[in-house]
Amino acid sequence: MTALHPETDVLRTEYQKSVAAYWNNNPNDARVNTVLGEVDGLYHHHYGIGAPDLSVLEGPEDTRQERLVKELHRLETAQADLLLDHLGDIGPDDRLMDGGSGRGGTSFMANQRFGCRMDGVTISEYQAGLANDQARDRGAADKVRFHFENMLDTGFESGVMRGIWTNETTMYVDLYELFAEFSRLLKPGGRYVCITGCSNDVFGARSASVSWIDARYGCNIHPRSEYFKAMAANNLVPVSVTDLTPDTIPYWELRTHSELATGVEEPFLTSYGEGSFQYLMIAADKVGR
Ligand code: GPP
Ligand code: MG
Repeated sequence: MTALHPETDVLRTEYQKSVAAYWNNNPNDARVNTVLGEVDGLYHHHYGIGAPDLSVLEGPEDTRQERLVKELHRLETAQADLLLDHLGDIGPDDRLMDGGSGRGGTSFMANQRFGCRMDGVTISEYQAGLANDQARDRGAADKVRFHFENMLDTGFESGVMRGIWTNETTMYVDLYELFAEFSRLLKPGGRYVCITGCSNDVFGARSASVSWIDARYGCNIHPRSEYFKAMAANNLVPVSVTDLTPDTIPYWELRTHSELATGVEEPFLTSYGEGSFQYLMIAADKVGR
């Protein structure tokens, strides 16, 4: 594993140490992520979008759970595909970075699609190690690398990335610090794509169900407005904003039928339903130097 910073510099606060411990501690991780990953070897740590094939809830009972797993996995992969659709034209000589790369699912999909060099960054040594093992097993280790590094201070050279994304990881960090680092890393005209869950300013205040999600994952969900303020402060100019909330609700409804459901389905469905929480995709271009 490439070490750009000494280990002691990667985790700088007690909070960061606690987040890393959560994701390093395999038993804490819901089985839903590993079982879905076993479908085709792409391990995701994000949710799904799109119209589910509801026929999986019918038919022979002995294969129902297995068919449900495949369908949930298909929707999660569709979410990552949509994110990659928004990176713009990426060629094999470009570099992309995944901020909070988890077990590498979206990174492998990007490398397969664009043939480009991929750097994934995670503060979980376990996740970086597992994803690097996968890169080796896939014969992709020359182009796809995972680093035990902090996305707030990656140690990469300035202006080298054609694209950067975060797939449901921004709720663990300060957005101003994060976007300052991304703005430093991106080439002029480079693209940042963010998929996130955010609280809805219009609702008026943070709802109990949003706080429940925070407590479940140990994160700090930001208000929608915070994303745009922090981007504007860091030369990141939004080019498209998509409310994915209606596209993700069917995923959560389907997940309630899985024996792998974790209980977090309830606050997601409540918060989306009452309008206190939104599933958003923002694509932004880096302007200036
Ligand atoms: C999903 O991870 C993402 C997070 C934990 C970050 C919080 C995301 C929000 C949109 C608030 P996962 O795939 O490991 O979760 P689960 O185990 O529930 O599938
Ligand atoms: Mg999951």
